[in-house]
Amino acid sequence: MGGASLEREGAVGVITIDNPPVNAMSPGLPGAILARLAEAQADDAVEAVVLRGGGKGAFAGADIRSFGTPWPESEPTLRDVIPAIERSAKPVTAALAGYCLGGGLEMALSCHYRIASRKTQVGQPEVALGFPPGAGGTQRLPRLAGVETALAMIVDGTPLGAAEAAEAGILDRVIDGDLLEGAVAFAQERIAAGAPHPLARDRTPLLKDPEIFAATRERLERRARGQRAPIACLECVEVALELPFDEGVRRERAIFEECMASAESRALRHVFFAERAVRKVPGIGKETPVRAIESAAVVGAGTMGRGIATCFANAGIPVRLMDSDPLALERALAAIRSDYEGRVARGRLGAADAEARIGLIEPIESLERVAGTDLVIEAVFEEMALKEEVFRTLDSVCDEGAIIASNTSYLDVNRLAGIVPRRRGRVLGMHFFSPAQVMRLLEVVRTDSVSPETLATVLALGRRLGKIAVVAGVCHGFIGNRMLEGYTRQVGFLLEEGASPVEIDSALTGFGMAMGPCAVGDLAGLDVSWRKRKANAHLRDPSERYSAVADRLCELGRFGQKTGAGYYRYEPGSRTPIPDPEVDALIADVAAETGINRRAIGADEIVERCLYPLVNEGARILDEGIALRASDIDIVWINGYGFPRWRGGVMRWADETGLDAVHAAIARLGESQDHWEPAPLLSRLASEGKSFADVDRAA
Ligand code: 3H9
Repeated sequence: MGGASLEREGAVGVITIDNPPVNAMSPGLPGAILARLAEAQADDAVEAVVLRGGGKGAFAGADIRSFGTPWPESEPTLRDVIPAIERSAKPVTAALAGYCLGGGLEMALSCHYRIASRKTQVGQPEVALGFPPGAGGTQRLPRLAGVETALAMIVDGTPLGAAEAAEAGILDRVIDGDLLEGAVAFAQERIAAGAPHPLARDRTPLLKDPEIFAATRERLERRARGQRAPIACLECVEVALELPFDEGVRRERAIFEECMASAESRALRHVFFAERAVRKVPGIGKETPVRAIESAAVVGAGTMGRGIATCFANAGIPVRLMDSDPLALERALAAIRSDYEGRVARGRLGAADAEARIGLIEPIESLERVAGTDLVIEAVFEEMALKEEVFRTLDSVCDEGAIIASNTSYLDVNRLAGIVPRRRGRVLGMHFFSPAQVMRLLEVVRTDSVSPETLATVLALGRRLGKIAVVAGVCHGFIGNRMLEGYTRQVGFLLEEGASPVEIDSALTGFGMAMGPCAVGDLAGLDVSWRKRKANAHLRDPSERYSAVADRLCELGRFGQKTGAGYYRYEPGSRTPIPDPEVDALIADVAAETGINRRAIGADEIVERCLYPLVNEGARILDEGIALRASDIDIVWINGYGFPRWRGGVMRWADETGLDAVHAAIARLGESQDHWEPAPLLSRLASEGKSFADVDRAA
């Protein structure tokens, strides 16, 4: 619950708010602040007040955990603190350090003055939680910073650094030395200068660009399709121009409450905590030793290998990129250079930085040359025999303590660890997602024999590489790709039954997926999974339904964008999918051969049939312990497969839909189709009226 203390520094009363780790406004804290404010008002020796955060000084805003549970009736809230500050006869200065976000910034905006240490970030990130600021931020910020800056901060949720915030008029001073000393000195200056002390609420919002709302609305319609919160943020800022201050605050509050009650907000709040829970891994703690990774090597210079090498270079870690084929190596280096040049051209990176990063990648042609590196990632062709051979050689050339990781996306990493018995504690999977230098997801595949030290080292490395690392157990396809199988299987069936690639893709992008599955297949290349299907054809049960559509496309050399044709066709140099009558004819042929009567299929059926297999397999993965939590599965699908964050991920979406409804639909589909056996965990939770979140809570 935390508290607040009042100390006097001469004529300045310093209120320190203390609620570790980030001084969030939990129940009890607003009451404590009000009490200290009242004491400062009553103390004749106090002529000005400084409000600051204890610990590292952050003000993270409202306590996100408290949302959705009733606020104790007798307890004041942040919205009682804000008018009390504004009523203060003595000028109040907010002294900010670290982060000042959400309700934290709203409290600071109600103060007469704001100062901050140079590294402070100030922002209104509420949109990322599915609602606009709800304590006057949308009304005060445009009055202080101007409408354009406020709109960008509130709609996008992106914070400003202290220098920018000062320039925008949000901060009155940036302090380079000791913040408390600076704050007390600043407050004394205000005492000397005397009244009046300005309040944001008394100003008029300044609008420079009358087109800004229309332009932002148009941008949001494209970028935030299906979501309410970004538009709600825009509406609140518009209100600041249209209504007097107090009415504007009331309107903001009504919009805030409407959004807070939405499924979108519940989902986004879930993701906030899921992103933090994923870092907690049983058996790994602060005391687990972590090895320093100062150099690395990547074996195989294909698309994945070069993307992984780029990740290391981006993190400033020297990396050797090995391929025995000099041409492949040359192509990889050219692609890496072109990728960096593109970033320089788009203004994302300085030319010198790009050169420095390219300089960290050393091409090598023999496996022996990986010797001396701390970590080697094998990224060769997805074939067990080949990987085993690489592992054997690596075992003989790598340093004793080096970690060997496989970037396999499906294969048995336990078996690879068994190849190198001496170092099986230092073998695990690091499954990057393509393009590796862009995608944030990293599945860290925990073998049965991996040591806590190796796991902790790779998790820490994942963070250094800018990835969200999710621990997965060993099984075919781990978390993400194992679930993907049922999804793509239904795509094939739906095509045969009458849906076109465009209809399938539109139904799923309409749901919120970043891309539809046919367009994704064309982007990733259809030949990779074709090769896998051919290799595993003997394992398939011939009595089970199988769609040959994807195979037929590949037999025609339609591998996707790289061949100018896949589920769609592509004009040279363009990535825009164009529906292709040749594909429609091919699908109709396959359907006719299998005796399927084609029919019109609606978007709802497409969504249900593609997404319920994900939930069902997710339930098995959770039950088997392959994923540590349902929320980890959500993180995988949001960050690796374009599942909409605002729906909270696959498992959260299923919880929101109701597991009884999901279970009933799966059972119904199973009456007429193969592959719809409900997972035991799903059946159990549905019959008990429980959710995947209940499983996580009980763990
Ligand atoms: C709001 O203010 C609404 C108002 O407009 C209206 C009010 C009426 N609440 O991220 P970290 C926990 S909405 C509860 O690992 P970092 C977090 O879960 C709020 N808990 O550290 C974690 O716990 P654990 C608007 C919170 O240094 C621990 O603190 N504010 C909150 O990487 C450490 O967090 C935001 O959206 C919170 N508000 O990053 C800011 N914040 O150790 C949300 C953190 O048990 N917070 N925790 O896993 C952040 O963006 C980052 O946490 C922050 C620190 C940048 C502050």
